[in-house]
Amino acid sequence: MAHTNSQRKPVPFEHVKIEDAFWAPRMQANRQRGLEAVYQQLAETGRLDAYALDWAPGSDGLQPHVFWDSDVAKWVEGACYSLINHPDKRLLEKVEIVVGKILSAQGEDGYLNPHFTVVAPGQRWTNLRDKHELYCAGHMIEAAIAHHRATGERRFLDGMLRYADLIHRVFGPKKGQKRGYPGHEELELALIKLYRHTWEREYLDLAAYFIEERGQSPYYFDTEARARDEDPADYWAKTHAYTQSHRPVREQTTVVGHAVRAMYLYAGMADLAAETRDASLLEALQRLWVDLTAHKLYLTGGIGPSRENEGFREAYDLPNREAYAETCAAIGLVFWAQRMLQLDLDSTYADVMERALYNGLLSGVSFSGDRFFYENPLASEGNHHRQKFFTCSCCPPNINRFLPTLGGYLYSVGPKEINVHLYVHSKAKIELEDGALTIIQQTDYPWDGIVCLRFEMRVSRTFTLKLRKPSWCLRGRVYLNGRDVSAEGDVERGYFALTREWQPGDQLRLQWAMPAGLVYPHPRICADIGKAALMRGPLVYCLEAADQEVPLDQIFLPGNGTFDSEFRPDVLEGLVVVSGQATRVDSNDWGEVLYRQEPPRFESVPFRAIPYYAWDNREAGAMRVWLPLVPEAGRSQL
Ligand code: FUB
Ligand code: ZN
Repeated sequence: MAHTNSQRKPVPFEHVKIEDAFWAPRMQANRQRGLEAVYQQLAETGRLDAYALDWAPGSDGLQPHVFWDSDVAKWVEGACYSLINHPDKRLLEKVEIVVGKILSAQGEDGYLNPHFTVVAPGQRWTNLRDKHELYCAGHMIEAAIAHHRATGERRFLDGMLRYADLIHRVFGPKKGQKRGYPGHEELELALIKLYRHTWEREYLDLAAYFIEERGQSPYYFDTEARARDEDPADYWAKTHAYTQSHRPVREQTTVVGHAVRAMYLYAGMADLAAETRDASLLEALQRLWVDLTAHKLYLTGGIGPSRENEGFREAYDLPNREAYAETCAAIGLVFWAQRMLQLDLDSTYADVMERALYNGLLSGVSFSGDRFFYENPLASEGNHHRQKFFTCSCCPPNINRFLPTLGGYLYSVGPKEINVHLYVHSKAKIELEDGALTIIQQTDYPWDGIVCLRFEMRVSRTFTLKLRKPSWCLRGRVYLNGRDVSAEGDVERGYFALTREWQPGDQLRLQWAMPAGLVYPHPRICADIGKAALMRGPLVYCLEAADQEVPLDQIFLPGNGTFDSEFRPDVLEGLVVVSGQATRVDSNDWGEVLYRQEPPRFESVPFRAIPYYAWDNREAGAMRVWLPLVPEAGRSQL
């Protein structure tokens, strides 16, 4: 049953200090190398110079691309969020220079987009379907909010308020306005963020307009195409499902089209439902969630298998080597999942959020913090590597802006309720209605499933603590001050809830058993038939050629094997390695025949698996997440 509860709010990342050995190094690498590397690329590729507006046909410089703005904006947003918890004078100086460049290119009327200003003047707002102006505007608004949060300075925010006001004048249902909406969703969630930042109702109304107008008939993108003298039937993507505008949002039942677009739309819809308490919008989101998670989600939390539309295919069509699984799409899924949690507290959202975070999102960045995957396949022959940048380079600055905000995904609070969604060694200041308290999490998660939680507060407080019981955990126990209270709390939709008068110094110990084990795919996923993958806790494991004695193609996993887990400080930056005995199919006695009546021989070989996020951080080599299980013929010989 749909219900909304906009009373539940995430604890902002400003209040959460992550001090663990897992995420903190990734966040540090982003600060120390990732932001700098992306900045260099923005400079080298002409993205920053574009704001000089000196490009003209025939000029030497690079022609400003229609969505370059979004890369710059995401970098500014990431740098600003990083500055909030980690002040850095040099980074701040760079931010101010970039912000100055951006603002210098803003028109008198508030318009901002170097492409339309110098490359295609006169074509402003003529092709919302393909040209990304509103998407870029959304990213600029988000960057300006981040800048204001980090510096307290208003110049960028004021500039983007002018831009938002212009958009508000141009688009809408009134006479003389364009009844359009973003071809690449993003502005919707940015406007709701702007509303929450300024409490100016017009931004919420504008976001609501864009969401409600989407997919209404007559299709705006067709009307707009005709106005350009184009036949809408010639649309390169062939279907408005590509932009999730094939029908009004409440009538959408399956997750379709471009994956990043879809995630940003659903995140915006969830924000809108939280503000308006619109149960019908939540119902639509719940249906879409089920379609995604029951049919279209990779084990790694990656989404959007198809290169053709950078997005979704039919249910269960999840190829491994060809998986597109764009890093931005995994980030978008985390955005959506976190928003669903605030509306509809259910651990399915946090489980998927965790799956994407620790696997398909984190794989998007190298240990060094300055190399990025755009695509995150689940199998490789050793020829897929992280890169500094891409021609279409949305993913690197998306990583830049996501990592500094990670602390904002751990908790949310409601009236007399604290929800713990993720387990990360950290310290968080939590504001309840009757005052603040500090929660300290001590844990080696994700290497270990023991989590100790402690409250720092001066007086006793009554509230409900809801602890997510991870879906991967088959045996969990909860101890309060040394006493087993596992049977005392209620498990409500995957959260273990304890309501009591908490005393200063109360200690909770959670034991989420975390053995390594096999997971099996739905039998309709053709790409994975007869295969299994290894998981330990939230981490999906993979086999990389560098760790094996034999080629990956010869390795079969035992269906009934046991696996060892060991923390190895010497492997990469230190991680838990899962190892065991696998089976190798032997081809040495085959000679020059292709087929024979005698089955092949099998032998036992050791294997070693590392977490998927960590692959391609050593010498190039093949990689597999899903491995074939030992066939019957092989089992009888072992
Ligand atoms: O179109 C803007 C961004 O570039 C999308 O979100 C990505 O999928 C990439 O196409
Ligand atoms: Zn991307």
